[in-house]
Formats: sequence, C-alpha cells, structure tokens
Amino acid sequence: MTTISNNDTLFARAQNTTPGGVNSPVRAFRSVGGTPRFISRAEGPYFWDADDKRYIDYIGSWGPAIVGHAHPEVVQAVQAAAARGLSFGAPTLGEVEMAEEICRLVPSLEQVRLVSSGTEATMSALRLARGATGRDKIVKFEGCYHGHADSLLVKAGSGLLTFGNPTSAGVPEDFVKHTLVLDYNDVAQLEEAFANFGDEIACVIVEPVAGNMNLIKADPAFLQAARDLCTANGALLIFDEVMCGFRVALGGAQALYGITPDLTALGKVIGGGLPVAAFGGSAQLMSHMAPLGAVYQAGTLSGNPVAVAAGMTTLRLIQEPGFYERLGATAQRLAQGLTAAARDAGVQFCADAVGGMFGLYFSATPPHNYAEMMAGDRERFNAFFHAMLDEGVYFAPAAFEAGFVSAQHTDAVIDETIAAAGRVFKKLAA
Ligand code: KE4
Repeated sequence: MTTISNNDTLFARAQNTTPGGVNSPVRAFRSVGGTPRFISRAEGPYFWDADDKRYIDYIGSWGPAIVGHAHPEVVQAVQAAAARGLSFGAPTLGEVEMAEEICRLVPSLEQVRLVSSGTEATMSALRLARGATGRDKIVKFEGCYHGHADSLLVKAGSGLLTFGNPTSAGVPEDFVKHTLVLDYNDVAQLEEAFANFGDEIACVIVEPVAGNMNLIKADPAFLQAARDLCTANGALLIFDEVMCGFRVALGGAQALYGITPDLTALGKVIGGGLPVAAFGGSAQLMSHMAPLGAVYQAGTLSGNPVAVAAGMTTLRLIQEPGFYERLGATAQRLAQGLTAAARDAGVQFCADAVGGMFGLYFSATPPHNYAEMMAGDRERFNAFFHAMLDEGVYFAPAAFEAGFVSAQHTDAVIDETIAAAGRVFKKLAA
C-alpha cells in the first residue's frame, strides 16, 4: 500500500489551477517521473519537503543559492529593505551601487541595465545587438538555453546551415527565420556560417560554460573563434552568463577563459534568490538603449530594492577571501567522490565540475556537445535520481541539467552524499 504524501496531495491540488502544477516546467519531474517535492523551507545546503523530509540540495534554485539557503546576512538585508518599502518604480541608491559593483567585478562591462529575469536579460541583449548593428541574423548553439524569448526557442534546421525551426508551439516560423543554430564547440560550422552570412549576422550568443545540456565546457579555441569571427565581421559576441556568471569564477566564464564579449547577460547569483538579472557592455553600445537611444526595453520591477538588497549582500559574501577556491574544491570533491563510488560499483559514470557547478554523466566520458549529451543513459540517470532522492539527496530532476554546490556544502555534507551514492551505485549494478 503506497502512502499518499503531502507532496502527492499538493501536486494534485496544484494541477487544478496551474498548468502541470508548476510555474516552470522542469520542476514537474516529467523528465524523471514521479511526484515533485514541494519545498516548505530551506537552510544552508538543505531543504525540506511537504512531508518535512530533509534533502541535501544540489540545485540551489538553479544557481542563485551560492552562499547557501536563508543565509542570515541575506535574510537580514532583505528584511531591512522590505521595511523601507517593497517597490517604488523610481530610481534608488541600491540600483546605482549594484550597477557599479557589477561593472567593477566584470571588467568588460562599462554599463548594465538591471532586469528581473535571465530571459529579459538575453532578450534585451539580442535586441540591442540587432539595434546596434542594424542586422537581423543571430547565431546560437544546440543545447544552449537562453530563456524563452521567441527568437531563441529554436532547434537546428534540417540542414547544417538552414535556419532554425521553433521548439515551441506559438512561435511563428517568421520569428525564427533569422536564427542559425550550430553545434556547440564546432569551429568549422561557425567559420562556415560567417563565410555564408558574415555581414548579416548581428550576434553570436553562447553559454561560455553550458549548463542547460548538463554541464558542457566550451573548448577555448571555440570561444576564441567566436570572438575573432565576430570582430572580423562586425558582429557582436554575447556571453550568456546568467548561470555561469559569478558561479564558475568571480568574474564569470569570461574571466576564466580570458575572452572579452561585447555584451554579457547575468542573473541568478546576482539576485541571491530574488529576481535580479542584468545585461550590459560598453557605454557606447548601451547608449543605444532607451531613453538615450532607439532600442526599447523596460520593466516595472527592474532594480527592485528588496531584490537588489539580496543581490548586493550575496555579491559581498562571494568576495570573501578564498570563496571560489573553497567552492571549486567542494564541487571537485563531489565529482571525484561520485566517480570513485561508481567505479567501485562497476557502473559506467563520470562527472565534471567548473567552479561551483558540476555535471553527472552516465557515459564513459563527459559530453562535448548536445548530441553526445543526449547519447547518455537517460534511464540509468532517472533510476539514480530517484534512488538518491530516497536517500535524501536532491539532484536536478533531468539528465540535461547541471548541478550546483554552495558555500554551505561542507566536506561532511559532500561525504554524506558520496556514501549515499555508493549504496545507490551498488544497487544499480546489481
Ligand atoms: P530565467 O528567465 O529562467 O531567469 O533565465 C533564463 C536563462 C537564461 N540563460 C541561461 C544560461 C539559463 O540557464 C537560464 C535559466 N536556467 C534554467 C535552468 N536550466 C532555469 C530553471 C527553469 O527554467 O525553471
């Protein structure tokens, strides 16, 4: 007799008033099956579900919870800001301080515009690239996700250099006919695209460390080729660092790779769990944005003072001495420990990590592109996911997502995870 959990009850109830019972599709567990856990509270590396079962959390709200959940200093800053009013629709000191801090930490940025989601940040950066260059075509890569703006909901066209097809109903063919979708890490395709359309391409948008087809690292030569081809053809290079920004290094992937994009999109960590995202670049490029220029973009809650308080406190905490060294060591400890546990159990598995984000792969080697990621053993991932959930460890509920650690994932927490995985891998091998 299976017991009905509070998660089951809540999930059934939620589906009456919200499509799929969730406010973002990945939360519905449709990729892994089963009942999503409704989270009641979180603290440090943990959160608790509607049955008050504790989990070690490795999604961290998909990146924002980098200092750990409910960090006392973040909570205190939010409470103090809220007591001064929630939103004004007028400029505030906090927004100025946040823009200055982001530009100080990411040298390629002379100016930024704050928005409320990563989707807004990338959508606005694309519009700016098109407005500044007067060109329509954009290049993206299979497996990179940049939010749900129409011209980015695109999968590769039938032929290599044919333009994209919508990945979502409701997106007219016309809205994606200027979007070229290439293979990630494929320099030859990028060179051919520019040979064919160079003077029509407004921008190349890329996740410099991809986290939406599991974790896939860009080859340095691939990013350098994108940089060089954009420069040579008068196109703009956009780094979508909504996920990897302030996650893989203090200055983001652009600091790690030493490659300077023309525009950058940021999100997640800079909001510390509240809705703050941003896009920016040179003052010259940003001068195209309304009210100075002709590229329009706006937002009622852009730069919201309570959200900015959470983000600024988080940005201060991640600058503590040794923060990224410890975060990187934590993710490496997890990746190496899981790999060893799988090997001891005789299960084909590998893992990788960059800064505070990691990838888990049921394949012999980490993937280099979307097709290789899709060739992984999805069934085995799903069995692993649920067995770990039963052990009180919550990994991303989809084989194509990355994972995240926080400053509160101590060695003891990582070792508890590895021990649980050892038991699970043995079961999988049986
Ligand atoms: P949002 O609009 O969800 O704030 O950001 C969109 C976005 C843009 N760029 C990158 C590189 C992103 O990873 C995202 C959003 N990431 C997903 C994680 N796969 C958010 C989780 C979700 O969709 O619920």
